[in-house]
Amino acid sequence: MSTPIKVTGFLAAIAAIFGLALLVGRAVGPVDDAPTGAHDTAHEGKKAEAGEHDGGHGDESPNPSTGEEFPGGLMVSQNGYTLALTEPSSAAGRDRPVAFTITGPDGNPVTSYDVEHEKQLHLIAVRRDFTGFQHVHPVLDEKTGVWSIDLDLTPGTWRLFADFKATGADALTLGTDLAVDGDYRPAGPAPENRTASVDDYEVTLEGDLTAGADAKLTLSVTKDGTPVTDLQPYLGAYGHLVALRDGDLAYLHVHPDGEPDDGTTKPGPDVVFYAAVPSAGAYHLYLDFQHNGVVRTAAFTVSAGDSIPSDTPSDTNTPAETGGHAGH
Ligand SMILES: [Cu+2]
Repeated sequence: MSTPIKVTGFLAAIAAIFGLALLVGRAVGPVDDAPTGAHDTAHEGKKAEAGEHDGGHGDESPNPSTGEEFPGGLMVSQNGYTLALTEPSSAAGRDRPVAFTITGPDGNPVTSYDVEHEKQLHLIAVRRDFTGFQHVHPVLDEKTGVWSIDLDLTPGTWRLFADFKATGADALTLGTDLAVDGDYRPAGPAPENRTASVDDYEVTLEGDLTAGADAKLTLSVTKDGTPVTDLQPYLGAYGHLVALRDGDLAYLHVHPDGEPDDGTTKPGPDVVFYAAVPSAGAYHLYLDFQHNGVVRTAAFTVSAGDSIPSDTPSDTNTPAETGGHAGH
């Protein structure tokens, strides 16, 4: 296969995966003899980003075509860091041991991490049909760099996301699949829901996701019909929200609005987040919240609308924010 064809294939794949406008004229040019086309355009963006860590967005890669950032969690290897499971498959069952390493640019397992949201590494596990979400904190063997944790695994393919910041490097979210043996029956598509029940709690979601814009999401927690006003901090906030895109499980950044000790953020019933999604379509949101010493998870499926045209007034969206999304 000739190099131009490889590069074109790479760009087409990027366009298909991320649905973004493709500037073929600029991106296809002289390339070196890299074994895959991925070396060319993506690598330049990484270099430009190196050393400009801002503490919060390092797991989103710049798109060489538009300068926008890719979501995290789609790649097993990024910026020289690679997520490697000790075993690529597991038996089904409760408390199944799972172990992995993050290898660094020198090829050795990373043993030094910065604490973010009170932990050195956050592991999100969800079956690819959005069943069985778990947000856990593995234990690091600082001698070997091996992380271990027990997961409750049902048959099927699970996506594992490691969200971490190796000391001296950018924050990253790497993703890999874990095959779990057994009789797999995929769940049907989740219907859209804005109210989720977990134990005696009900959580409602207000706010609309819009492609290419920051959306304010307000999650309100009630217990037995009474608003909960004494939520407990969990990972430095009154809630921790994970958003995954339907189809490819892109792991999206969600920023909590306020912290427990900032003097203005109340311990419920409302917990506010800002989420930016890159494209229209369905998203799966998982809210972890803590009350009476127990962490529970409320799960939602919501649709993101297309970018709002610039001639339509909106208080959550501006032409400047949506102008880059020519693909929509
Ligand atoms: Cu965590």
